[in-house]
Amino acid sequence: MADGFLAPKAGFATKAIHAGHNPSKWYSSPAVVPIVTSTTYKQRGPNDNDGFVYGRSANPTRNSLQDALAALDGGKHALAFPSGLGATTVLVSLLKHGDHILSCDDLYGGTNRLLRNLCAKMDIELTFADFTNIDNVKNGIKNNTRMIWLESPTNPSFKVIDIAAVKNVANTHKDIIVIVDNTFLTPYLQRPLDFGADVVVYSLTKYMNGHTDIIMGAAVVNDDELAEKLKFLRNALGVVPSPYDCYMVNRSLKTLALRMEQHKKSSLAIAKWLQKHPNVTEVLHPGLPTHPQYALTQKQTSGHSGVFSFKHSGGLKESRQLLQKFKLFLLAESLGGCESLASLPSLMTHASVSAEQRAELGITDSLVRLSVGLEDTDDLLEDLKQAFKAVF
Ligand code: P1T
Repeated sequence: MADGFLAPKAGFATKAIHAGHNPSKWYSSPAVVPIVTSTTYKQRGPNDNDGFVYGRSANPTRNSLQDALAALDGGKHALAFPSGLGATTVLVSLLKHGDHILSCDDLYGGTNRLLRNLCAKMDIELTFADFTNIDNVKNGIKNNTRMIWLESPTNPSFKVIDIAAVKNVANTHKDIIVIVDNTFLTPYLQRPLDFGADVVVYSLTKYMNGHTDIIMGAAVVNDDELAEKLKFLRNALGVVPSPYDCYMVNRSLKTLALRMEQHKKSSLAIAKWLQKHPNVTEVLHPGLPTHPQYALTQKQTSGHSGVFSFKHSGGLKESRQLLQKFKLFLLAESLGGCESLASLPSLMTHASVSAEQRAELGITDSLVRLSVGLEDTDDLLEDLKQAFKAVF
């Protein structure tokens, strides 16, 4: 790491502000990481250099962000990508035809679509299972399984999966890597590597950047060989983010701890309000004691973030009306920004998931997903009240 002065035991917020940046390593000792836009680097002699050869293979601004990301997740290596799905594409490219991916059944619609399409093209076997029952992981593993993919909590049903239990099952077989998409919680609330995950993957587009203005992704790993393979693939496939975007995410990380505390507090208050509403039939929020995996959530996380779902007593018509009545909650895809958002996964983020799989997972037309932003909680509650009053 570039930050020689940072104590290994430094707290999360301290790391988020300082990790990856040692001012004295840069010309004029700037307090924040400079944006290096150069696409190439002068070499001392042919192939005689300090590791900076061409902008696709390495960039100093990107390296600073990667060092910060690795520090926050307690990992040895981090790689930045131009989107969360870009990271997923490179991870799947580790596999060869005939391999098998076992994935949790509930996951972001775009990841579901990517896995189905890439696997079909690359002749990779793909099966989905409900990982909340660990027997489904045990029974789902085949001789050719090389990758176990999961989100916890899952998108958009907020099922919580026992990462350590999944890793223990994976360990009873050879050569299986466990990948955890930690987009919904960030390392502030959950550190999958601590529970044995081999790779943590992020859509940095969400909480990590947190300001609804950058699309980016990342993967964090401990294993040197795996990191080398991923670096090779990222460079060979050309899946790299811009230095400007890297700078923006690095800047946003500095306030991650503060932002996540507020998202956590505000979403819990709103979830509790919804639970009491006569037209709300279910609130899917892992921070509520009524959540089926509440005990696991307490063990595996430091709380839940701002994104959660609820189901109401109406159908598609009421969902449309409710979403259109909101004044503060923007009717939009995505999550994790300062602005509160509301969406209908069945017609939006999960429209590419087959109707059959959506029905199995309970992604109905009355399941609404909220991303509670950083506005005042009382204002958000007022918005919900007026929208519910207008519809029910
Ligand atoms: O959008 P991108 O940066 O490529 O990230 C994809 C992605 C990966 N993993 C999870 C858990 C995600 O939620 C996403 C993107 N999700 C949305 C856009 C959404 O509204 O759920």
